[in-house]
Amino acid sequence: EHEEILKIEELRKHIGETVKIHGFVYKIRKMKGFAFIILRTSRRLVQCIYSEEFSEFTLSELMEESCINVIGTIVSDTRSKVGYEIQMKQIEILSTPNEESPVVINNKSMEMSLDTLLNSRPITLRNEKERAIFKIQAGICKGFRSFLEENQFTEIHTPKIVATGAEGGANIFPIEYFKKEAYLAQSPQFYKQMMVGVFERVYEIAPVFRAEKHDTSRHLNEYTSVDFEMGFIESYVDIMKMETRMIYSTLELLKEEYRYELELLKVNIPSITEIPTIKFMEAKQLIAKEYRRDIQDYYDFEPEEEKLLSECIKKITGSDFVFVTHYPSEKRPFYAMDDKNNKNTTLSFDLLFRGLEITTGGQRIHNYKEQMMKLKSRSMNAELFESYLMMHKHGMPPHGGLGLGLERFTARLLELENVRYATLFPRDINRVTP
Ligand code: AMO
Repeated sequence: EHEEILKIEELRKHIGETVKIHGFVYKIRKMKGFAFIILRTSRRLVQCIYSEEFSEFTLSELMEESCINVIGTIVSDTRSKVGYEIQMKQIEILSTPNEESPVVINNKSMEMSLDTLLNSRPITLRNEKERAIFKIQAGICKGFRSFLEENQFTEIHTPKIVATGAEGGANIFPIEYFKKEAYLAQSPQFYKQMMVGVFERVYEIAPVFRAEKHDTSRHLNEYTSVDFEMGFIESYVDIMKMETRMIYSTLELLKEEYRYELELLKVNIPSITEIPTIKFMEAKQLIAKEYRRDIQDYYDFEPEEEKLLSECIKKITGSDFVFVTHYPSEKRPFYAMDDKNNKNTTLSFDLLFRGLEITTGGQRIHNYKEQMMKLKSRSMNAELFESYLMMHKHGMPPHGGLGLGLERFTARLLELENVRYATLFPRDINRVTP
């Protein structure tokens, strides 16, 4: 008698039919003998009509956030954007909330502080726009993944409990691990390189941990790192080219499969063809000149400088992205390959997107002796890296790769001012719940 429709996008094709759909009661707007009931289905809101005339239940049974099955007829409705609505005949109540929501979740936008939004995350995420952020994030992962799969990258899963830090610095979490020294992985760096010796091209999309002690809009203590690593490269430029294609192909996928969410959030999709490239020192000088600033730090960018550089590059080239290459060796990890022609700089890069670093990547040292010398020059204990150095000892191709912060990429794409908006359950210095 009725058809159960599982793909909500297809409702439109069934006008005139009686169907069964399910969802949450998102909003109830009562009028006399009549009501609009907005149903939140898995992907979109569906307008349902209650009327004493054709509905065989009473409105008092329903609360916002009740879970229901609806049996009703799809009728065309030229006033609504989607062109149809559902005349509710019968409902089955699957569950009723025990109390009303502590915050209003069915407004067009969530008008509350970030803290309030995060404190009630299990329900604030039910807001249509909040949800769309993560639907798009899923689309971004899907885009990266399908691109990498098409390009012969093998997906790997590396340990998150490790014996040594890969990225250096103080931002590493020690953990209690029986009687051994252990840490939470700052990145899959060592393991992805080792696996280049096995599979040639690998990738991983997984959580990593950074003990950042500051409360900033771009740092999380746990974030999702999109990593890839590839062997037999000619130079670090191969990595930048691969990343450009990966982002291009992901944005194309979003435009095709996530139009609903992109429109809902009014996303301004950047165009990407060739990404402009500038050397670190040149970028420093450009910012100093354009904005009449003194160079304070010769080894790294200040956050403000990343913003200014992006702004400047946008003005000159129209691009929302810019690759900065040749970072000083001093500030890069011991695995980064130095540029033989440009002393004290590395064959590495960062990608800035709308004022924020979203990626670090580059070519790695593959020669055993060279790697040993670099460790020595930094007074690092090679014994701690024995299993890592095994790959160098037993032969590695020239290789390189990158790490991209998923939350940062999502936040810049959607122009959200804080990475926490692009994190389901952010972990920061003040937050371990929910
Ligand atoms: P890096 O340490 O620069 O490089 O990290 C790579 C990218 O990860 C993101 N990121 C973060 N996102 C949120 N919160 C944080 N605390 C945070 N820290 C970093 C950024 C950054 O660009 N192994 C190298 C990558 C490589 O060379 O392959 C690495 O981890 O988007």
